[in-house]
Amino acid sequence: MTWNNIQKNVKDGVATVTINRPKALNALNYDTLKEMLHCFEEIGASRDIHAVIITGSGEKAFVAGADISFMGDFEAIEAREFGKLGHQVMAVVENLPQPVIAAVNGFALGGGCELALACDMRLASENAKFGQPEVNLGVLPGFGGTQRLPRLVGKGHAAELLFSGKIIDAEEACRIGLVNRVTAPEKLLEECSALAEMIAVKAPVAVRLCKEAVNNGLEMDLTRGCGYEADLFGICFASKDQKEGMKAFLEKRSPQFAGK
Ligand code: DAK
Repeated sequence: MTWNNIQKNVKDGVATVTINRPKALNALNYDTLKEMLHCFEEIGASRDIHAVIITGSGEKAFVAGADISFMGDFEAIEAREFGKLGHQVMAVVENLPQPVIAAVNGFALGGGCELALACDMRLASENAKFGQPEVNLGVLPGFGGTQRLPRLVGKGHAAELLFSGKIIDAEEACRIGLVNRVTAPEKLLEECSALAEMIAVKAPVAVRLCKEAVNNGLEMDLTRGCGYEADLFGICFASKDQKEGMKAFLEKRSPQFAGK
């Protein structure tokens, strides 16, 4: 499949995926979502990629939303299909075995904010702006925003954003827990790469299981979640990485993880 709307670059075990429609502020149309689905499925199947960064092309936007010009004349059936595709993409991102960092370099509105929410971590540049402005357009968020936003920032902050359609800056997004931290625009990718590289050299099996424990555990009560964690902890002891990690510690050297 040829990608016209996204780019993927892999270096040192870190894949950077750039949504590349800067003239439309990287808005998500059908083709872009299809390409993203293909790209993320490919990344998910790779044993050599250990962390992922998602960002937007240009200096103005991460992703300014689903493509409004594309959606305006939808019939109900087409709208449902488009919504399903969007949900599929967000789920693939959320469930990638590798940790995913959103490098939010500008507007993250509507479907763009929802894409950032599907990532595990969000770093934002000082000029980033966040919001779910769908109520301005006569719709509600359709790519998981009503579900993931309250889970991340709590019901009160999510309700304010979802019901008012207001747009907040990076500083406020950080204050309410929507982003991990804020950096100067020119430092954003550097910071994201440093974090991704830090993750990429850790034991891959342990990192992948850790992500599963966090994501699946959030849907469980604490007792079940801790039981699930114990199961995954046990599985680590079937890996070569566990043997190598503990042996290397005792031998006072750096571990060489094989991801097995
Ligand atoms: N879609 C299409 N084009 C967009 C766009 C978008 N979301 N956002 C920006 N653009 C285009 C603009 O039309 C403009 O194109 P030209 O006129 O140059 O051809 C170009 O990008 C530059 O934008 P502006 O000229 O407007 O730039 P400004 O700096 O003045 O303003 C802005 C930037 C981000 C504040 C503004 O562009 C804006 O308000 N954009 C729309 C933001 C928005 O409302 N986003 C949420 C979209 S709704 C569903 C599933 C999902 C969804 C809905 C339904 N179903 C289940 C069916 C999700 C909905 C959304 O995400």
